[in-house]
Amino acid sequence: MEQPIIKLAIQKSGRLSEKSIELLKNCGIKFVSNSSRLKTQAFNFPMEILFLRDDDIPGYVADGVADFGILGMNEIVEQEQNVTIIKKLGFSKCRLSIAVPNDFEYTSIKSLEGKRIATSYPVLLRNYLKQNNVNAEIHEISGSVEIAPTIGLADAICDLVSTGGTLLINGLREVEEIYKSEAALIGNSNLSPEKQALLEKWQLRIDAVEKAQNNKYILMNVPNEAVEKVCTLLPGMKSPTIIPLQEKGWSSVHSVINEDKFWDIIEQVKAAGAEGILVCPIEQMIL
Ligand code: PRT
Ligand code: ZN
Repeated sequence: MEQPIIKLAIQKSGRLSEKSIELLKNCGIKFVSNSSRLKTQAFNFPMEILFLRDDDIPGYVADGVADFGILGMNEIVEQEQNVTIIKKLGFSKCRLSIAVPNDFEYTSIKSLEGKRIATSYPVLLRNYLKQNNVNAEIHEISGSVEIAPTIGLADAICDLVSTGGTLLINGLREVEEIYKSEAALIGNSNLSPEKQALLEKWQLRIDAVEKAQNNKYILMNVPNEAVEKVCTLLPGMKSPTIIPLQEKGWSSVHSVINEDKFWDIIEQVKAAGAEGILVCPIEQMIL
């Protein structure tokens, strides 16, 4: 019987490409990525990778040309295709916002009543205006939305923002954040059981990479009389590991700590007497 293989569509070149490839590599999936190729096959995982424009990914996944895709939530929600959102991936974060020229007298969303708004995201914008009972004219344009007010095409824009630099350069100010986006993994809604099983195998790795990225392995030297106190400060996967040092009266304490609590814990263990603290990245974390 032929071995099942899953087809994953990722962006060929753009803001999502590098991180999508990095995610696969961190999952231990090896392949040659060459910018001129449209598809490639992984050497050590039953996966074919298709390199596409991000706009085409939801349609291909819905039709089953690809089984999975990685792209921005903004595009997934905007396209309203029949796909399943499997997991948000935490990269390429941005927001979809309404912005107006600096001299626009904006007091509330009602200030947009009867105005023309240029956007590449008509569905998301329409929903937001509807929720707020505002009637505005939506002008769908595919690129360079930020110049629409300057050339007289619109009174306001609705576009993706990350640093805010583009708005600033174009004399625009953000007034409403309408959607928070990040990259996500989507899948076809009718996967075969074989493909579902491969997804589970792959997802275990994605989860392990994610957990590892949020955690650090720390090692420190602690005087024996302070070990108990230091251990109460360290969470660890089960409990901290304690190894006696050759120097009498000292131990080496090892643990895994979450990034969120990182600096607090470091300060506390230092105050409790820990010295020579080493912090190491973790590649995979399988619980
Ligand atoms: O060619 P292809 O169709 O594949 O790519 P694309 O040009 O349509 O997409 P691309 O690569 O620009 O963006 C892909 C995805 O990255 C988007 O769908 C978002 O999910 C995500 N993303 C994250 C962004 C941004 N940040 C972003 N800043 N997409 C676009 N921008 C643009 C924005 O449109 C504006 O022009 O960057 C400008 C604003 O950036 P700041 O930093 O100046 O605020
Ligand atoms: Zn695109």
